[in-house]
Amino acid sequence: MPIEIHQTDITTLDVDAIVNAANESLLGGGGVDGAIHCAAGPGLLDECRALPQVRPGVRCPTGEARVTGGHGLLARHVIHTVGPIWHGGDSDEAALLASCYRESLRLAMEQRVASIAFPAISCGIYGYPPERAVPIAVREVRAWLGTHDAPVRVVFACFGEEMAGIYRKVLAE
Ligand code: AR6
Repeated sequence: MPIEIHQTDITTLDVDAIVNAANESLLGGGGVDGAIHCAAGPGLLDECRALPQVRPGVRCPTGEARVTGGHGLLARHVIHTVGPIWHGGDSDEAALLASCYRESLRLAMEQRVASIAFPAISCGIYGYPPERAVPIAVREVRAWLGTHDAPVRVVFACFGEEMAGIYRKVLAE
C-alpha cells in the first residue's frame, strides 16, 4: 500500500523528500517549518534565501511549491509549499490546498523521489479545519498515484493521535 500514516515528527523520517508547510517568504517560521529548519541546519535557510523572489518578500506564492536540498535532514530534498490561510472556506482555500499537494508531487516527480512525506498543510497556524483539509490531501494524493506509474511511497506525517485518526478515517472511506 503506497499511502502510509505515521504519527511522528516529520523531520525524523527517512524518506527522499519531506514537504514543508511554509509561508510565502520561505524564510522559516513556527510549526513544522520551524522544526524543519531547526533539524536541517542553517544551510537550508541560506538556500531558501537564494531562491528568486516573484515579488518583494515572496519566493513562493500560496498554492505553489519550491524545492531545496535536505541539508542536515535524512531526506535529500525539502519541498516547500505554502498552504492557504483559512478564512472560512469561501476564499478559494480548497483549490489552493489541492494545488499545494499537486505542485509538491509534481516537483517530487521531477526529482525522481521514491518516497515523500507530507505534514497536514495549513492545519496548524493557518487554521484549516483538519476534517476539511484531510479529504483534500487524500483525494489529491490518490488521484496523483492513480495517474502515475512511478511506485512512490507517500507518508502522511501526523502530529498527534487525533490527526492520525482523521487520516485513518478518511483513508478507510
Ligand atoms: N512534524 C509533523 N507535523 C508537524 C510538526 C512536525 N515536526 N510540527 C507541526 N506539525 P503548521 P500551517 C503539524 O502550523 O498551518 C509556519 O509559521 C501541526 O500540528 O506547521 O500550514 C509557517 O512559516 C499541523 O497539524 O503549518 C507559516 O507561517 C501541521 O503540521 C505557517 O506556520 C501544520 O501546521 C503555516 O501554517
